[in-house]
Amino acid sequence: EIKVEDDRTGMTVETLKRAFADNLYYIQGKNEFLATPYDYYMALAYTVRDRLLHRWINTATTYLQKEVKTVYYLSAEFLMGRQLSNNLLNLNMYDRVCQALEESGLKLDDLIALEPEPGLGNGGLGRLAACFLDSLATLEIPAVGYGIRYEFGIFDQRIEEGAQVEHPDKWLRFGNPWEIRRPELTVTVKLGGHTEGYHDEKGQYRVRWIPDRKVLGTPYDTPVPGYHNNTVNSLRLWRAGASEEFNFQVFDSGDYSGAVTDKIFSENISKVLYPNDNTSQGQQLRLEQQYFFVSCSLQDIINTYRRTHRNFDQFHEKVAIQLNDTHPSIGIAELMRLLIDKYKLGWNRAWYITKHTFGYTNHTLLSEALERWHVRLFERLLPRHLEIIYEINHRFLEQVKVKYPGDGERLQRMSLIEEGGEKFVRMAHLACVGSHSINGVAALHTELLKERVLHDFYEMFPERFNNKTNGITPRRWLLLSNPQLSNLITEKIGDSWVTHLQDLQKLEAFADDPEFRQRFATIKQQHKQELVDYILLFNDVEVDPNSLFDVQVKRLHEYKRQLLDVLYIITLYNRIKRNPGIEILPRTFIFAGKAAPGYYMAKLVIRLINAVAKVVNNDPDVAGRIKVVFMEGFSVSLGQKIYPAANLSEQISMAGKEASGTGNMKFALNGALTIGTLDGANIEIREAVGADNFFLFGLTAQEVYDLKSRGYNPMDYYHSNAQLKEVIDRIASGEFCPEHPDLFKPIVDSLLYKDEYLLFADYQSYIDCQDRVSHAYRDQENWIRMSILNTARTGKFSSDRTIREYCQDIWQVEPITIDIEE
Ligand code: DL6
Repeated sequence: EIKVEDDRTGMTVETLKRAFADNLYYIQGKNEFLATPYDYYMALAYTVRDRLLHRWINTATTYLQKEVKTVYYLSAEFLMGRQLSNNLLNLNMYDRVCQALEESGLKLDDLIALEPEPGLGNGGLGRLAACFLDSLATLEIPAVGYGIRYEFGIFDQRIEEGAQVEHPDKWLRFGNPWEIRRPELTVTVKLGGHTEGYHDEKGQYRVRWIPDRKVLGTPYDTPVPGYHNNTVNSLRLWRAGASEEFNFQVFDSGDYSGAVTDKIFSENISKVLYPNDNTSQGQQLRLEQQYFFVSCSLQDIINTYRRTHRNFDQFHEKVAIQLNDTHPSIGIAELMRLLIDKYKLGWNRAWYITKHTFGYTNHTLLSEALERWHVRLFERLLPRHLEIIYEINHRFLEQVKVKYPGDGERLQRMSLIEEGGEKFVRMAHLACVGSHSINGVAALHTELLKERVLHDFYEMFPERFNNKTNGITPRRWLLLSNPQLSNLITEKIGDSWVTHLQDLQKLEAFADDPEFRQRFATIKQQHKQELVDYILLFNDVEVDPNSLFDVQVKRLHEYKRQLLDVLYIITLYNRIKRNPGIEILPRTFIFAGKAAPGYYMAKLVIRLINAVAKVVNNDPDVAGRIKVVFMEGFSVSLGQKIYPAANLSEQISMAGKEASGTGNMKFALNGALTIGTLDGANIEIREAVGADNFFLFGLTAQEVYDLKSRGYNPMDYYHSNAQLKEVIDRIASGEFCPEHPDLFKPIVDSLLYKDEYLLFADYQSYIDCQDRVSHAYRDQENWIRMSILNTARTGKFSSDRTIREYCQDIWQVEPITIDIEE
């Protein structure tokens, strides 16, 4: 029998070559004489997409036919990273495609590098959502990610004269081969206007919402394949557009430019990602974005459900909606509105369904990140939702009164509405009241939610609270970003670790094996060399590949204390200046991360890092022993280069502030040792890898709390610690920026007079700990051993584990295997 492979599904090298050439010709409209490298990338992307589609369609059909319970993950951010490489990996076609391209005279890595990264997120929260989608598909869980198709993602960061400059991220400029537009599923979203009461045909009093604006939401679907299985879930992102209905009204009145204005206003909603991490700015457009994607998604979920169900009795048995932070929490009021106003359910029934449908994940302990919206803004934009929120609040506070009679203060604290002056809607309270589950993202974080931030809610609904420690997908963060280490691991213990990361434990047996150690160390060294080349190319700085690579990459935020790291660098610099002949361990300090464009202090810290770099890197006394590098444009792709090359991972937030962190997990998995405080998931990482293989310093969350309660005076530390004083004085002297000596005064002042994040209090402990690191690094054999143990013991931090816990404890969903007839 002769078998001819289909050009769109076939997996042999021959078929792949044919399909690739075909797509180049018929989709890109080019041949090899005309094609640009980007055309080749597109042709390859379409070749891969074709191979996803068969599975994608089968997955969607199975879900519909079997009427499975589905998880809907609502998130304002999805930081997916590049798609091509990940899809090749999950579809198990990496090597074949590599060969097919080679035979066509092309290099796969070159094409992978051409893909613009979809930066639809700020940092940890968006990247977590992406890891979760990978795990959901790998675990064969029916799931859809819902979000916004921002036309401009997180800004492109460039460093000019040492300062961050933001450039727009035009990721869609040349088209996106991974998405499929679904105009037939467009929904309408109402905004503004007023409400009015009426009696329905049964004489029942009801409310209708008369909006003054309507916006259309059109979904764009991106396939999310599981690892080596047939499941392909969807990421469905909404794009806002003008509703024609309204345009025509304006057109008819002769106001042509008005009609265009309307179009622009509508399209603005999905135009740009707000570049703030862990802060809420309370702007109208942001609330519009949140409501827009939530309303689109809920309408879509209901439409899907109603294809196989006649009433809402089973809704919460078929639908689990997870709120990724409070950004989508307006969904609680929106589902109530849809059930009551549109589908005519009674309040109690609608509330029961809503509460059993939603779960809420909190991602922050920072008060400035807890979302509160002006009641006035709500009135203007979402008048019906405000009424519903008032009603939810009224009924909820009645319950509080019954449970805590006479406790007026508690009522005020717990109310969904913040009173006293300006009135605000507290979105975290809405999320707590309207969800059956409330979780934090690391053990300490959940405890602090229970004890402090959401204490009253914990007392009222203890059964709702649970912890789900974050995780990362081993596919992207080891298999894809560190293929050399992946191969070594697989050679020694088999490949089960890719989907069962705990199996990495088996590597412990090799920690004392000289051959394994040697190979493990060589791989680390190769990654360091690659990073050295990259740094030379982009930063024009020569760094020593044998120096200790000490890395802090994450968003710039005061609580994350990049500045503490800078204080250490200057401490070392002072030691050298005092005694240029001093024995010092060569170190390369590598920083990367974006600062919110309006975050003055964070941007000033970037300038300080670059200013210190300029002085230290060029001082002959230093003689190259210390180098400082700020790498611009931190992204998922850059992370994939950095994590495998790191020796030391800086996780030095003030205890009690970092909800979890996930970069800490990526470093440890790739064999970096952590220097860290007892904050977020650091605590669990230390427990897992062992205290001997982790560099701990600093105050605990409780000690921070106590110190602040007693009254903290940074000046005391400044005056009593000569080393610290010398560091601060050097910054204050203007030496790091002679042309503008006062540039860093705001940093100095904020440390001396406030030091909100207790850098001074933790300074000595950090310096001592860093000195222990230097000492430990000199014993390379032991360092490699510790490094191996970090990799071997981080299995717990797979997002597969996290997702299994969500499935069991919160969503009650089961996997379903997708069968494909070959
Ligand atoms: O849970 C993911 C990630 C945590 O690892 C970080 O510790 C936490 O800071 C981050 N939280 C946010 C919060 N809000 N916003 N916007 O990004 O979540």
